[in-house]
Amino acid sequence: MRDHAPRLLSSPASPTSPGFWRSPLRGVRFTAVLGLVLLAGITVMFVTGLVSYAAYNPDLSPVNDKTPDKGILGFYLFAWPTGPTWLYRLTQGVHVTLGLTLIPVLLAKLWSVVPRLFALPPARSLAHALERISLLLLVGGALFEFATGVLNIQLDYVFPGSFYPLHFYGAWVFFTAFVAHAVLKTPAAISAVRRMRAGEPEGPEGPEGPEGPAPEPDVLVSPRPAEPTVSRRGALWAVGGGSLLLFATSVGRSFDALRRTALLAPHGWADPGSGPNGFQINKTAAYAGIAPAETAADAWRLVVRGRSGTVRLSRADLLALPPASAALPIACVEGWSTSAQWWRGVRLRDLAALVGFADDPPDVFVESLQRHGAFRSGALRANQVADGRSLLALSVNGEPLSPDHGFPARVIVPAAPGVLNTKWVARLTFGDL
Ligand SMILES: Nc1nc2c(c(=O)[nH]1)N[C@H]1C(S)=C(S)[C@@H](COP(=O)(O)O)O[C@H]1N2
Ligand SMILES: [Mo]
Repeated sequence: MRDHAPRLLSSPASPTSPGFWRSPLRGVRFTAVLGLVLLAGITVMFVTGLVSYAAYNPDLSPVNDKTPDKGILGFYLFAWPTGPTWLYRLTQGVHVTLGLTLIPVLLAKLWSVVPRLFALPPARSLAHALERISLLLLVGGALFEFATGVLNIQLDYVFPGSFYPLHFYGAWVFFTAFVAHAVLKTPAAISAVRRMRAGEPEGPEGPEGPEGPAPEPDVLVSPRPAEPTVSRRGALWAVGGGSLLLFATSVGRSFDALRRTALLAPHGWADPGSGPNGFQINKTAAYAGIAPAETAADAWRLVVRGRSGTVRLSRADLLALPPASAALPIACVEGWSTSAQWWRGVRLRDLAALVGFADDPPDVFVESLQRHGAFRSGALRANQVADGRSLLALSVNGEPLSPDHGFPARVIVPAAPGVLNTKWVARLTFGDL
């Protein structure tokens, strides 16, 4: 203790003073390694994020997405394909699992540069001021995107409806700052890692050599470093270990056999039990407020509307139509997915044909019996309706759908986000969206 008192007294009290920050781990090289990992990882996050947004059929507004004023930010939207059937399972599994895995790297990276946040003067020039504002967008945007993403997958839509615009616009703000930052810093990061590989020394003064002028001083190295308790390499391994742990406890959400290892996936779901209907359930019939009386044989009628009028079909009527089946997974925006299940029912395009769209199936608006909650309805594109594997499913794995899986009938579409697979379907409206 006697040893420490004088040191504390002499330590600069304000975080704006470089001497305040004493970790010997900080330095351009430590930051560079983490920064290059984030450069690759966040680029994949951005691409899979846009892909996820496109998969949601957001321009079938106002049904699927109410994000206002997308404008040119919707430039990449296209008709989401219906194959391969595991497409969304892959892209969204990567988005969620990679996002969780990157959290330790992001936090370590922010920690490694935190002294710069306090550096004085706040701005030396207009250019410097702009750079610092872009850094605020970068740091704030990263924290915002990771926080909203984690909340969404853990707490099951704490902000239903508003998650999409928040995460969507947040991504654009963040990614713009990220690109500017990456363009400015990547060359320095690569050369820092090269020097580290070559085993060159470093310090506040930078390596000295006979050839040419000494490079810029390393502003991230503490001018009065404390005694190291762990090496830089050790610290990087710890960050990597944290990422590995998150990966190992997350990746199981995408695989039936590993689901129990997905410790970080929310476990508030109903136990699906075993048997043909024994796979992941998102919202139960009880949660959705579906009363058994509404789905009974004498009560439930599917209403199909289209060009030639309206038809009403009982479950027995549907079972009498030409049957079709397809092996398709369910892949939720929250990152979990099931392996392919064997669905059997009626083709959506055959239902379109019943109401006047014999050879040109249009978009369809799907409404559920459900009266409360976020996913009472969804819109599917013409290309999805036209695919012969897109079904109004009546049974799964050889048994009638269970109430929780959408009895009497649910939509199932290849490669689409789970949210478009509306359960407890009450009405299909073809065309005229
Ligand atoms: N009516 C209705 N359909 C719905 C939902 C819902 O809450 N209500 N959830 C959707 C979401 S977000 C997903 S991921 C899938 C999940 O299907 P499962 O619960 O059968 O696994 O159903 C979709 N269909
Ligand atoms: Mo979902």
